[in-house]
Amino acid sequence: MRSRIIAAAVVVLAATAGGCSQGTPATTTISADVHGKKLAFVPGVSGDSFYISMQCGIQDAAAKQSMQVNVQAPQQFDPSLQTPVVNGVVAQKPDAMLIAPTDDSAMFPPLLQASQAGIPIGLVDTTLKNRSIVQTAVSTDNRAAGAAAADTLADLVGGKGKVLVIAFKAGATTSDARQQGFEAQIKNHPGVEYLGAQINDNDPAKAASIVSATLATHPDLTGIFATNQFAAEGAATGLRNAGRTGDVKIVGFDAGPVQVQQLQQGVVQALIAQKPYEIGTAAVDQITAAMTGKPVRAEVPSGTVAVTKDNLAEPSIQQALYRTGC
Ligand code: T6T
Repeated sequence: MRSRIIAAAVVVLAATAGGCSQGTPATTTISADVHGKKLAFVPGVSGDSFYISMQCGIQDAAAKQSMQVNVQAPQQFDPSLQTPVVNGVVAQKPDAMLIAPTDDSAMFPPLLQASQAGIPIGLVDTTLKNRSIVQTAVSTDNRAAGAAAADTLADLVGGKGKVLVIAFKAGATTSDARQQGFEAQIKNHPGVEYLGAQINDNDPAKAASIVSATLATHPDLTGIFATNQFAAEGAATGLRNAGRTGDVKIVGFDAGPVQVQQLQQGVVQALIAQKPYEIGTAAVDQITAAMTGKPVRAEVPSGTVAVTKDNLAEPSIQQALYRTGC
């Protein structure tokens, strides 16, 4: 079983590492044109180690170009809270903006205003349905990673039993794509019964309740795919509360500190870590190119790394774990 899980983990790497090496160009040389320019970064939510790691990458790359970075984040992953943040940023007239939109449609109008104010926009992580107003979009191939999660979970449950998806937010392109990739791929595991997806609204407590309620109706649940950090943390809590740790398997997206602890404790069996630092540096490279009239890539894919208890100690894996400060 263990070797099969590692095999699945390697597939995740192989499937996405190419995208990353192609998609993460090295930071270019200092451009006098952007010296002293102001770059705004609007993450999806504050206090999330994924966005903190991305911020570190943005700050490091911006410092190489002598640009200033201003970070403003909503308190929750919610377009009604992110919209006033964007409006405030636009009023400050930055020279460019990098943003992870919390909804693929609701964030279009405020970003249209930013674009009409002449601010070049780069999307990081999440994206928009209509990308006509943005210069570049850098993100994980979330659909492929969701499909890899389906294979990993199917292996962990021995190819049989009932599995559940906890989707963190409908309308967030990352959540939707991870769910869709999982759903398409789980069909290739005929012994696995898919119970469908439930949404936890990026709230760990809600993910824990979803797990408790599902166990009450389906005590024979065998596996859970949790589509982000907070869905995965809560799913693990739900299993703990029900005393089902270990016998129901969890594949979680992301690699925050609590998630890594849960992996070490055997509550979670595999994590799909993104490369937020590299997404940040690549986004600065692209937006700088846009600001200076150089060729810009409309889309830059980024890779993932599968983390298990067995490979956790490896230096390359340790490097992939998310940061809580820069
Ligand atoms: O999974 C990441 C990010 O990709 C997603 O869009 C929102 O949640 C995270 O920030 C993890 O909490």
